[in-house]
Amino acid sequence: MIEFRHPLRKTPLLRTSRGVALVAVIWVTSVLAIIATSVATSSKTETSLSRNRVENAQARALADAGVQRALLTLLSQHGARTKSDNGQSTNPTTGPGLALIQGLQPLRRDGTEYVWPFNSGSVRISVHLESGKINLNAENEELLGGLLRSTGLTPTDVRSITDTVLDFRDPDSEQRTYGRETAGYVALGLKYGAKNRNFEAVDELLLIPGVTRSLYQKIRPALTVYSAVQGFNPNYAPIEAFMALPGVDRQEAIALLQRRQNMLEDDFRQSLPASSLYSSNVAPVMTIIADATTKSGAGFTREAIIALVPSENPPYYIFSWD
Ligand SMILES: [Ca+2]
Repeated sequence: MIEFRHPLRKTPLLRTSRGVALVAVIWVTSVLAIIATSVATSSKTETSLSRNRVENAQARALADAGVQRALLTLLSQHGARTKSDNGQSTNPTTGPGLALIQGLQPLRRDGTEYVWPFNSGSVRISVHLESGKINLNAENEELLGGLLRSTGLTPTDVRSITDTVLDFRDPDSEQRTYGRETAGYVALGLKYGAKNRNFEAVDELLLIPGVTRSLYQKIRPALTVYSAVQGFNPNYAPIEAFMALPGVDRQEAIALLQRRQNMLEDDFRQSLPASSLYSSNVAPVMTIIADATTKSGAGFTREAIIALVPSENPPYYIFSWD
């Protein structure tokens, strides 16, 4: 009986251990499944991240190629223009005798956009001569005020920002009526004051109290620190610079740009009324913008400020490469 009863007594225990083993197996299997899924997901994420990195690098390389191509074309055009100064050619972009490198389309330097299909992707290229913009370091108070007004700021804000910009760069510490020298910055709790020296880059405007990032984005295309003159050259000016002129609204500025697109530089300039706010400066410093999109849709925008110096090697100087 004992021998007979013994296995019977053991049976529930055996069932319990089998149950425990089964639950353990299910747990282990589940944990393994979770680990496997997590490894698969993470390697998928890694693959996807690597692919993104490769695509971004391709877009960046494509944008850089766009800037280099524009630079090569501009140097070639510049050579042609120098020739023209010696009487061997007549027009910088369309005239006879243009010694362009074969296959390169001449580029206008007024912000006209060109599309360059390359390596199954495409690059939108535009060249903006700095002489077409308003110099922050020259006596351009009226244009600066007009530019701020064109963004819809109140007259009070226009006066205050204009005076603060002028106080920021003038060497003295005498505060203008609506401006701000270092004490004015301290009063606002800022840890810096007026620079009392010229702007070295347009983005220093973001240090001026009242210049928000959104305002900066609106006025930035019209501003430069590279032209070194009063007024702007209308042959290369962006729409924002025209809108800084007294009495010129967006519609009129658009009409001016359209007219310029269909005219030779000299003809366009002669068609404009005389104004002390226009300059004839044509310094060979320009912003080249190359906006690249790869065949997979990745994008990158390169913005470079470059001076052409054909007599030197290399024949250009890069001020910024962002
Ligand atoms: Ca000052």
